[in-house]
Amino acid sequence: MPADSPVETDIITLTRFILQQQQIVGGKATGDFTILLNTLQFAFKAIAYNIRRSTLINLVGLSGTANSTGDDQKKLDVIGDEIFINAMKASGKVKILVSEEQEDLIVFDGDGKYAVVCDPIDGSSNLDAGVSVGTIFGVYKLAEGSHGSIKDVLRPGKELVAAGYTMYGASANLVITTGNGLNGFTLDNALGEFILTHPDLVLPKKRSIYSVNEGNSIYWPSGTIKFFESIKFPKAEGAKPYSARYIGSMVADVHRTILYGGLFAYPADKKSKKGKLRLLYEGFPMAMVIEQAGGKAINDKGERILDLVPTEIHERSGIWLGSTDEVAQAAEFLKTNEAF
Ligand code: AHM
Ligand code: MG
Repeated sequence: MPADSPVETDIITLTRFILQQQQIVGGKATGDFTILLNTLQFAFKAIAYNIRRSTLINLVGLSGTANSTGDDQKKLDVIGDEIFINAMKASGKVKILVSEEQEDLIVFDGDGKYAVVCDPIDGSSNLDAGVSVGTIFGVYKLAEGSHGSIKDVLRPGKELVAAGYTMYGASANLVITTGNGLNGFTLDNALGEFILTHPDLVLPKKRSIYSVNEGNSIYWPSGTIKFFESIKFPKAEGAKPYSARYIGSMVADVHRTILYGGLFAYPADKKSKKGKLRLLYEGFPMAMVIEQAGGKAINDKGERILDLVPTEIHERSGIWLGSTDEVAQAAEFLKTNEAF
């Protein structure tokens, strides 16, 4: 492109990016993973499209149903889930699908080699207010010799081969890792393509921002309370307190944390003893994304999220993630939490 031209003529789309990555793997690549990632991006586009027009076609509000973990479902939760299931089924490459909206895992016909875990529309309580929501996803390769069973997903997060999210906000932003760094793409609505806009994302090592639902602090154990006090009322001479930022959509809070740094937490507490967020399709993908950008993700015991092994598909976990400095500070206080 001439230096003074406003038109980019050598655009890196997600499809081009994936093909380039697969060429690096060379003869070992079967093309299955490329097809799967292409199907995923179609699901993101379809969900983005429906969210954009939801107010116009009366898709706002509750559907009158509840999902497997008892949350009221929005109409868009149901539609997002269906879009996702149909896309994964049609890819022919997915054997197992776990969705937050489905009580049981789905086993597809055929000889797909992958298991996908997802929250089709996370943060849906924010939908009717037009606040950013997102799709969170993770991909496992089926274990050697497996024909598809729950064992393919009750595995540690560190075995994910890909993970990411798409945030539906002012634009649709797809952030994805295949275990080789983290890259961000923005949907160009006219082209219908995700364009590489944020290559090689790296999380700031430190930033004085914290993100947590402080309305739960009455239920927090003492170490958790003391940690947040320590960053709000710093004792060191001249130290400034942290800024609070909480959207209440994990995808949007994590996206900001990746771009600006700081800490996002949804701690376990005396009311929600295992935390609120789900380990398999919220905690693991976000932990992989954060680690690939140089950050850290731990539970309330200070254990690395990606080392945990879920015992059921909708298992919950406390989650603390973000810049290494802030997570390390929190971990010190978490050690002092009483049992609850
Ligand atoms: P959901 O999966 O039912 O949408 O709930 C998950 C969401 C996250 O996006 C967000 O971090 C959290 O719930 C907010 O919870 P709260 O409203 O308790 O702060
Ligand atoms: Mg969710």
